[in-house]
Amino acid sequence: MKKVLFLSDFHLGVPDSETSRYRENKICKLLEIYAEEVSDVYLLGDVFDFWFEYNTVVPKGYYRLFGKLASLADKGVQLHFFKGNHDMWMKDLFSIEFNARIYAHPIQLRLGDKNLYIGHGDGLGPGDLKYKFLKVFFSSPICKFFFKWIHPDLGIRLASFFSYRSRYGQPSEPETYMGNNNEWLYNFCQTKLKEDTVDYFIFGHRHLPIYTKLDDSTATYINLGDWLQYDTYAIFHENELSLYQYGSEKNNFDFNPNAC
Ligand SMILES: [Mn+2]
Repeated sequence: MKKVLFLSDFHLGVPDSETSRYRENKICKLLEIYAEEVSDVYLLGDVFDFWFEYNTVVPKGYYRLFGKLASLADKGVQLHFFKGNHDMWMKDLFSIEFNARIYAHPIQLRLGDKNLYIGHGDGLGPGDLKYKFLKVFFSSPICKFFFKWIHPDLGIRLASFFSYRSRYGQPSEPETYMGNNNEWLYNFCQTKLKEDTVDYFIFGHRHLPIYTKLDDSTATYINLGDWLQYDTYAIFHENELSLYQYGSEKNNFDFNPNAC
């Protein structure tokens, strides 16, 4: 069985084109390294800091990433895009161009002998009520319809401004682990384990690489971190899921919040 690659939260486009391009190049190099070894690549959301597909127009940029994704798709690698809270307005461009599967909600997946539960991670678990309200508002067809008729030069500039101001898009403040009881996604995993058998939970959204066993179970909660601070990604290989940092020797243990 080939490897499966998981990564998320590139937030391409911010804070400026030079920094974003540097990040985009790193991501492309990583995809190149694994190009021959993977069967599937899962992009778990917030690939772009803001994204919108008009009927005939899409935001400028990201051509190197698109080239790399196209070449992976042409090699037969299956791409999977999860809509994040920053790019929930994704339509069908990536399925048309890259044969990608696009998901708006978390999915359960069996790889080898393991059950995986994967998603962007936004709006799951208790709390985050302000965000949950905004998500309902922005994902409404009416909101999307009205946005569509604003000229892109104005609409995208406005939306990018608000998108960048939201706390999940800011590259400057590193997140810290708040303890198992206060981590919404950790709580969500524990609740989910009561009704389902899951070996690995994989999310993004938190902007903090996490690799930790869940209490009273053999299941593991993995957070993919981001490419603003950490350059982290996960690989499923030979029935094991591991978290790595691009360009360093760091692995699972280094991202275990309970180990320190
Ligand atoms: Mn994010």
